[in-house]
Amino acid sequence: MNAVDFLQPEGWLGKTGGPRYVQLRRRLELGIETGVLPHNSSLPPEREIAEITCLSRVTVRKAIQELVREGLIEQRQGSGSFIRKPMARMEQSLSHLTSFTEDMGRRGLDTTSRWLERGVFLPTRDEVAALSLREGDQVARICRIREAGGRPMALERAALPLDILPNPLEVTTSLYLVLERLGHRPTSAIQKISAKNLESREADLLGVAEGSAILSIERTSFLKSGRVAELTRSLYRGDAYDFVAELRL
Ligand code: 16G
Repeated sequence: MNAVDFLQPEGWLGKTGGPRYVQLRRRLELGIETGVLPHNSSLPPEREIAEITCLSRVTVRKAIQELVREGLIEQRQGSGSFIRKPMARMEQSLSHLTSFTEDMGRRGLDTTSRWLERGVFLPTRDEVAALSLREGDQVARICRIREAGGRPMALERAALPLDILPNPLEVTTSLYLVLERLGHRPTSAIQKISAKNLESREADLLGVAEGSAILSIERTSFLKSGRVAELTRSLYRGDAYDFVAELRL
C-alpha cells in the first residue's frame, strides 16, 4: 500500500475517535510502525496530507509537530519532513557503577547536557535525610537533560553534599569525572527502579508524548567510607533502555 491510499480517511478518521490531530498522529505512527511510511523516506507535504484526509493544514501541522517531538519525524530546512530511523534500544548493566558519559562512550556516542539547574541550594527534606545533612547545610544540585548522539535520553537531578562537590559549576560534562578528580568518586550504589508515565513538562523536555512510559531510577551512591555521596533521581526513556541484571546461584 502506498502513503496516499494509507491516508485515505475512510476507516480511521471519525467523530468518536478523539481530537482529529490525535487520530492523524496515530495513523501516521501506525504507518511508520508497519513500514508503509518507510524510514528515511519523506512524508507527503502538509498540503497533500490535508487534501487526502480533508483535514485543515493547522490540524495536519499539529499532528506532525507531535511526531517531531516524539522523535519519529525530522524536519529538514527546505526539503520537508522525513521518517527517522528508530532509536536502537540500549542495554544497561545493573552490576557496574558507571556514569552516563562512560556508558554512552562505550557505545561510541557523544554526550551533551541541557542544563536546567546547577548551583548551591537549600536542601529539601528528602535531600537532608538521604545525604545525612546537618542543620544549616546547603546542597550542590545539578539538573539536566542528558543527550546522546544528539537525542534526549534521560532527565537527571543529582544532589550532593557541598564538601563532596563544593562547586557544581565545575561539572560541565561528567559529574563522576569531577568527583574522581576531587577524590570523591563513589564506589558503590543502591538503585531503585520503578515505572512511571510522563507528565507533560517532563515529556516536553525529553521530546516524547505526554503519558509515555518511563523508567524512574533513584541512585544513592556511597564513598568507600560508607558515606552517602550522591542522591540522583533520573527519568530514562522507556523506549530506549533495557536494564539488565546478572543473576548467579
Ligand atoms: C548515571 C547515574 C547517575 C550519575 C551519572 C553520572 C543511572 C541511573 N544514573 O546517569 O546517578 O550521577 O551517571 O554521569 O545510571 P556523568 O559522570 O556522565 O555525569
